[in-house]
Amino acid sequence: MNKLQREAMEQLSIEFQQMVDEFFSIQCRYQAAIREVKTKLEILDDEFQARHKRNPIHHMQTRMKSIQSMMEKLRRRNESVSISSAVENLMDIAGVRVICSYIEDIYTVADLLTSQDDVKVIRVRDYIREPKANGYRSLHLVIEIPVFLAEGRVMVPVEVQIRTIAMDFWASLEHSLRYKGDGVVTEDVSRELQQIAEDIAVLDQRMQRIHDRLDNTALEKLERV
Ligand code: 0O2
Repeated sequence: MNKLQREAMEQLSIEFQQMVDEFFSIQCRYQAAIREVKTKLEILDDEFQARHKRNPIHHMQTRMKSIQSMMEKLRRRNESVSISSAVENLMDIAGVRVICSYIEDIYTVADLLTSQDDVKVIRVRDYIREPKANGYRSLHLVIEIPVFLAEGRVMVPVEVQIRTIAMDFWASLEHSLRYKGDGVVTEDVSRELQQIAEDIAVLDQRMQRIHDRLDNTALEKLERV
């Protein structure tokens, strides 16, 4: 390595270190926002259990986007590549995935969460009513919630993805298949995945109907007592 290359490398590592430091300084607020949203959802789930004797939320996953994945997304979108640009342009640095038992639970959970008065709805994308061309289904919300730091109140965006167990099964496998082959998924594999997504949607509707039927039977029994 010559002198010029060494200096360029040193400069790069200084810039990278600055980026890592900046990342740590914003990490705290996004993690706090994730904890707040998760707690809100746990409380809603507990209250629903107390009232209706079942949980609409099957389980939850949370994640904060890595520096690498933030920078890749900014590059893809031709935005400037820095932590401040990520804060300004990316709405999914903090993410909460909510896995529900039934389709209707998705909308119940979304309504209960977004009707809280410290939750501001920034964006709703309903990929259940309008699935993506590849078959992907999920309800995506971007909400902002207040986080109280030493410097004062900051509104922090969190992307909440809500889907059924079956939709999650499809999305997880489709995601790993897509990345396994360096993003190359042949047309017939895409078609088959899309067909599986359709089949899964039918299964979700059938499960919902069974649930509604049993719920109605239980209600009728209660009314007869
Ligand atoms: P990761 O690692 O999962 O977070 P935006 O740029 O925010 O305006 P964006 O990011 O395309 O638009 O938002 P969108 O469409 O609401 O959803 C993006 C996220 O949804 C993805 O995050 C995935 O988690 C999920 N998703 C969307 N489409 C698909 C799909 O076809 N298959 C699967 N398996 N997941 C999908 P990231 O950022 O890609 O990555």
